[in-house]
Amino acid sequence: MSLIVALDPPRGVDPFKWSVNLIESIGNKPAGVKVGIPLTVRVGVEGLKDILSVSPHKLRIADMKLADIGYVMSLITEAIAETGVNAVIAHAFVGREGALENLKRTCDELGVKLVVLGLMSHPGASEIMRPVFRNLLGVIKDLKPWGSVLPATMPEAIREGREFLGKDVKILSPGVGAQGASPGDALCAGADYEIVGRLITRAEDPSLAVEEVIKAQRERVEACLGS
Ligand code: OMP
Repeated sequence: MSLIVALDPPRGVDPFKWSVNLIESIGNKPAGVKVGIPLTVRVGVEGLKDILSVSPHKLRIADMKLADIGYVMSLITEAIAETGVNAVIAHAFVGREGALENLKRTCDELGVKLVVLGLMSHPGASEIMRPVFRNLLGVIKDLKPWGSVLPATMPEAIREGREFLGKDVKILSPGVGAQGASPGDALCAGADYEIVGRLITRAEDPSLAVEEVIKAQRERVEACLGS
């Protein structure tokens, strides 16, 4: 159970029906689902609440990519928590004082898991984020959130993150499939979960695609553990 499915509805679909159909077809095979700004701006908080009411998943992550002062990140988190999500993603680069520390307190009060993004998965992450990755990891280590986002496309960054953060912070890794990493790559490098969007949501049969990803993850992990 190391798979989180990202529900980002493409243009031209009814985002509500698309999301409910996907959640119903993937069932409880993945550990979690992640909803973000593309879905929330289209269906609103009430729509999101109805969509998540059909989710049987242990992890329901709101990926709002929070990057603001603590007061505003807390306002967003309080509003989104009403939909039934139980985790939020925020950027590490905003720092602790007046920002992530306040958000962490809000999350703790609401019983929402805080996930802090240390390094992104796209090539441009090497321009600004990669050179200061150690500092970003330092923010995460001091804050001790429930989890962190590190890229499946850069397994060496996951290894570095795991070594630096220790075992207590979960690592969630996007970038599998459409962005080039293979299922299981990030798990072999030390991640706890892989976040997969289009490889599953754009498949003709998303339920089968979930099964194939889980099988590929298992085979890859067995191979890397054995090596
Ligand atoms: P696919 O590329 O379709 O698998 O989707 C990846 C998902 O992970 C999207 O919902 C992105 O917003 C998210 N993501 C990244 O792709 N890269 C990152 O660095 C961080 C995230 C994220 O925070 O989830």
